[in-house]
Amino acid sequence: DYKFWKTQPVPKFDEECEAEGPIDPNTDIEKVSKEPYRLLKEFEWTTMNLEDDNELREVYELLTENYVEDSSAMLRFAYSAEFLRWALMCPGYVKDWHVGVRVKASNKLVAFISAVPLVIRLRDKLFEKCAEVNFLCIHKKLRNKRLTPLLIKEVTRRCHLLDVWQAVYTGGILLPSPVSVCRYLHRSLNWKKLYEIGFAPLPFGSSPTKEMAKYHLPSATATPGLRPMEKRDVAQVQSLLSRYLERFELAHFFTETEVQHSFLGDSEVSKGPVIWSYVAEDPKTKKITDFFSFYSLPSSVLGNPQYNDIKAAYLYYYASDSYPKDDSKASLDTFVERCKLLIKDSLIIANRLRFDVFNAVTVMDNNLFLKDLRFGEGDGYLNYYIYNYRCPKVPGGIDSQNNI
Ligand code: YNC
Repeated sequence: DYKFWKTQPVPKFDEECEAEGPIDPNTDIEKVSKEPYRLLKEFEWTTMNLEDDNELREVYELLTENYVEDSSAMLRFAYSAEFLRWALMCPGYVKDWHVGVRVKASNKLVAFISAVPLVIRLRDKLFEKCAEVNFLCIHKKLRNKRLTPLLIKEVTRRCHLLDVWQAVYTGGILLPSPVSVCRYLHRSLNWKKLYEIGFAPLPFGSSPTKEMAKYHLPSATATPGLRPMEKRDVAQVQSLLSRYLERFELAHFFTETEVQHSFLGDSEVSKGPVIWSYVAEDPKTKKITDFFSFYSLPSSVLGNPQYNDIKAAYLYYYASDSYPKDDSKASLDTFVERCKLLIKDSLIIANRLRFDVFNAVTVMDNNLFLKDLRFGEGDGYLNYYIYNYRCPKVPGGIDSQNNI
């Protein structure tokens, strides 16, 4: 019955949005407690210093053993330490928002929650001071003890102290109440391995040979002028991505610094091992017309004698200047064909990098072309939430074109 969430400034299920705006309009920093919330006496708060590799490793180890599992406890997200560094040490990150809980006696890290700053656009409204909350994790031995509400309240307090009153977050769990819902899609690359793990089904009437043939990919990409993104592309990619994302109701608003960090990490030329980004450059004008990116997020395979992990690539941001500029079917078709070409190339590259599966969620224009690229629906959903803001829902990506 959501004993905690009922007390929070979030929209209730099925409530009509009569007036859009903050649910709790109070934004007086003076009224925010300077003291952390009280924990049980065995525990203490800690701010994780992720610049210190040992502390980064502690967060990594906590998540590796205790983070999100699928509903049948077969797979668990296995974020790498480099991934966590990339995600949590983004431009403008706030050290104080990397919140841990330690056991006083042993100093062991047993819980974590994080927030990072970002700018979100919801339709015409820009949330210039917003946070994204992620990596909430409690050690398995400390579950069901109501530590989560304390972690959430503590990170909220730390956001409020910096005059941040709205946040976005996602989760497989249904809470009051999502602004939008998306679905996970999976595209097998190494079908045999996925089948042996029990992740990919063998459809009735098919055979392993047929399935492997179905997911076979060529070795060469097909988009003219495709090359790894470089530092000199940042301004063009930022502009292309901003134009493209304007078409959606809810989106991250990227600065150039964020584009560089998000799509290149700290490399000069995109090369992994966490994020890969590609651009298509018009050979005559040298203009970048298209861009796509994907990141590596493996999952541990639990209790399988043969395999330890699934190497999964996730479709991240992409953009194409061929997006429809009018309502005609012809413009839509041109755009869809272009997306198929681009995203098929990202499958080809991920396959060459020996990923086993390519995942996506039904955001942006994904519903228009992923099925044709042999992506299949998974059983996972992803709920999108905004903290302390009431607004009409954003059309979901479950069975329509999405707007996130
Ligand atoms: C969850 N994922 O409903 P009620 S996603 C939010 N997000 O509260 P306890 C969650 N709330 O129902 P446990 C939640 N999961 O009584 C559970 N809850 O109102 C709520 N799993 O607490 C739940 N990571 O501590 C209930 O539960 C209350 O020991 C129960 O711990 C839960 O990062 C959890 O899935 C998830 O580590 C920590 O199971 C634990 O079961 C675990 O007794 C594996 O908690 C890892 C996992 C979640 C990944 C994520 C996004 C987090 C968003 C948090 C909300 C942020 C709000 C914005 C704050 C900033 C505001 C500003 C400005």
